[in-house]
Amino acid sequence: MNEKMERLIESAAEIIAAARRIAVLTGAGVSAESGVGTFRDAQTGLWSRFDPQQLASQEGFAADPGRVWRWYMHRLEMVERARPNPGHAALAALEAMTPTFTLITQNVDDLHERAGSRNVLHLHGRIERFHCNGCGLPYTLRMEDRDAPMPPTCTFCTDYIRPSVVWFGELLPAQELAEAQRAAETCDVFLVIGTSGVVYPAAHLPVMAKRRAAPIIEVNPEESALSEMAEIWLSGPSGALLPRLVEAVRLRRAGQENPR
Ligand code: BV8
Ligand code: ZN
Repeated sequence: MNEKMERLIESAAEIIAAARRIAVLTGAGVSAESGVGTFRDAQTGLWSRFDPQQLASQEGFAADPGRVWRWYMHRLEMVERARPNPGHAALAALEAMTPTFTLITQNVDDLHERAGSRNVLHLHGRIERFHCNGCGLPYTLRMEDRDAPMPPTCTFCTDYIRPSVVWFGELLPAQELAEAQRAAETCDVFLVIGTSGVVYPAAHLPVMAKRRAAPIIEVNPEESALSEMAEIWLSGPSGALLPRLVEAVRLRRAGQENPR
């Protein structure tokens, strides 16, 4: 870790250690080191010739339900094979040492939960849950569905079963979005981890915090659409940087409790 990054981590830790209310927005980047490709990377191999925004939409599903179904079964398998990485664990540790902590994720995997995070708001749904595209009836995936060429059909209305994720052009779950907006409105610091910040309305949440002068701290190896509004941008992988950041916060918090 170079000198400059050490200093940036210390100044970020100072802001976070002093915060009582922390809001975090994570994107696909936080799961990258777990081997779950980011939304666009998920287009590797046979999927590389398809546009994810096309596949993750009602139009894409209507045009070719089999292709969309197989894409989700492929991604579900990636998620089930994946393990939470040290970045997920660091966020769970930070939650445990913070009075009010809201973890808002755009990810459809369950890696935050598997790492021990408790208060997770999924803005874009869950890939391991399913429901009928027609009547909304929940559906439990069967083994034979996983390598089927077409999605299963609903026993009630015969429409296709789909993953319970939010597709482009679909509304986000109102309850989760309202809670995420309240966290953005009340937090003392807003962390943005592993997201390109191009998908709305999720990408608007840090803007809401910024408007109230809550500092934004970003962790991302690349510049994102949110970087220029960040107080501090830690440019590197979250699996490596978050554990160091949370350790620096823990030391400061310990120092605060038993001042020398
Ligand atoms: C809606 C679930 C309202 C599905 C997803 C024009 C302007 C503004 C908005 C729009 C517009 N045209 C259309 C819209 C609306 C649209 C939108 O925002 N489009 C964008 C593309 C312009 N939004 C919607 O449609 C939303 N709904 O607005 O409805 C409405 C509805 C009806 C009527 C009226 C109004 C719904 C959006 C939800 C879409 N569903 N996911 C699925 O997963 O299959 S979004 C999907 O893409 C992912 O969930 C993720 O959130 C998002 C981005 O994917 P990625 O790029 O892979 O991930 P990420 O952005 O997180 O980027 C990876 C980042 O990680 C990079 O920055 C990289 O540098 C970094 N990274 C890499 N390695 C690491 C790392 N970081 C840290 N550590 C590492 N190791
Ligand atoms: Zn149905």
